[in-house]
Amino acid sequence: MQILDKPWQNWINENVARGCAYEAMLADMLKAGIAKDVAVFNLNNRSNATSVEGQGVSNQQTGPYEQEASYLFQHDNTIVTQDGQQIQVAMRVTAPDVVLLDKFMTHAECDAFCELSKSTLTKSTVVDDATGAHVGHEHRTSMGTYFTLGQNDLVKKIEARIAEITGTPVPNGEGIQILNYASGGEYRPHFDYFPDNTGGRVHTAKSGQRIITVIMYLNDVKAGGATVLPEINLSVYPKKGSALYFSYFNSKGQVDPSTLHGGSPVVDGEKWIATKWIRERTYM
Ligand SMILES: O=C(O)CCC(=O)C(=O)O
Repeated sequence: MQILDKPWQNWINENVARGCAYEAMLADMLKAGIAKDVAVFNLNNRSNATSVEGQGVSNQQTGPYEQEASYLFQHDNTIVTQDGQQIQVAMRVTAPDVVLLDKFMTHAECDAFCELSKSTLTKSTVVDDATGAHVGHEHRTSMGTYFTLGQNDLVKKIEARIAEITGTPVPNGEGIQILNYASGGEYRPHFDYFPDNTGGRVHTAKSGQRIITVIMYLNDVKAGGATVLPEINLSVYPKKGSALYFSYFNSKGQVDPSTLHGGSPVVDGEKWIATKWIRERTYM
């Protein structure tokens, strides 16, 4: 997709900073003769353009988080991706920036992810604050596995879909993580961005901070297992094929503590999810 020249990128950034409506910016760009797909791509991509030029991760919180325009701008209520998936915007919160998407994946894609993961599941870990090492923890009682970037056609397809709707380059994404919770399994509330401590800096040194999470629900759960955001009293119940997007990093390098979230205990049945974390820069 064509990246617009610097004056256009500045124009987008300035208008976003002034709080201009997405639709108004899009209308002006179309009037100036820019093709719609190019305009939409560049509007969605604007925060990334800024951070790519940034100097490393700045994780020092200098005040309350300043909410900026969402990476996932709302177009129509249905987003038709380049691979033809008709995704429905089901719910949006503006602060923190949270969007629930229905029909993000087909049931066949969900089933394939579960099937491909079953033989490689191991106990999930958390990042140790002092060392940055991955260690087991009683607060996270799931099994998990990872796919490397572009590992197979299914992974490639879903990574392209995520990149398209978030306006971020595929290489900025970490490999898709699959989690499987048995009955009683949970992931207590935590932040997906890394803390500004020794362990956190091990993870942000090369690719910068995590900026966006997309949690994709791979099955229906009979009871329990909601993803919760306790700061805003939000519970999202797993629905096969839907996805929960949230972002938590702004152009000032602040992270948003109101994206505290967790997976509440599964009460009946099991729960399968796929999680994508997106970084400031190419993930390495
Ligand atoms: O299980 C869930 O719903 C939440 C998963 C989660 O918090 C994560 O993958 O970071």
